[in-house]
Amino acid sequence: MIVKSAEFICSNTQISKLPLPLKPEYAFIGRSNVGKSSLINMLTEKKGLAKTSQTPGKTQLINHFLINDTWYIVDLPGYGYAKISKSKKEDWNKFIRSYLDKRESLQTVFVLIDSRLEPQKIDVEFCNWLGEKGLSFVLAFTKADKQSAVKTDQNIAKFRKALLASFEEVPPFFITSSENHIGRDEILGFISQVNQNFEVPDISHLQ
Ligand SMILES: Nc1nc2c(ncn2[C@@H]2O[C@H](COP(=O)(O)OP(=O)(O)OP(=O)(O)O)[C@@H](O)[C@H]2O)c(=O)[nH]1
Ligand SMILES: [Mg+2]
Repeated sequence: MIVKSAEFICSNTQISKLPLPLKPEYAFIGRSNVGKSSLINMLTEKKGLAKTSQTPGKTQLINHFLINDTWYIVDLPGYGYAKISKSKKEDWNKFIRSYLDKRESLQTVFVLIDSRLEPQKIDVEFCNWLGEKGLSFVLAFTKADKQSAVKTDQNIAKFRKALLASFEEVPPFFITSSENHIGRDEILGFISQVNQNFEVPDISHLQ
């Protein structure tokens, strides 16, 4: 897929204010600082499109970006950021989980995992929750430029094994680096295929 256009549409804290679910949508989620916003900028080849930061907790809202006028990428706040209060974490949880659970046009959740780390409980638990809800997801292992390919492969194998404790089959995965564009063609190719099967949901209940 060639990305001809990528534009910021809106930021939201209210699910009722999201764009109508008439286009296929892909949500990017993962721990704070894992590289969600950077990956979105890499895929769209627009550096400042999604705000990135070295400080975790940069993305605080549900951000919609429209690609080629046909599909949305959604940048979500990271989970597991230690420095926010418990009540804020709970608010985040409720809000994001209800978005993921209810968004009719959501095609696939991209769960971003830091490829440098051994399986983290919070990531495995989040995948388990997606599985319980029957939500379709794929894994994107980020920051692969930061260590050897062997190390990346080892961590991926460990993560897949951790998922096999609760899943019969592990979802597809992508190895990515926003620094050197690894994984770009693969992810865009995947999205392009899923887009082909999109059926516009009946939204009469929303109007
Ligand atoms: N070397 C390298 N650094 C990366 C990569 N992806 C992200 N980073 C860096 O990691 C930091 C966090 O990136 P963000 O894209 O802001 O992460 P995020 O997941 O959107 O973070 P929050 O919005 O705070 O949850 C930034 O300093 C990025 O430059 C990558 O593929 N390689
Ligand atoms: Mg971000």
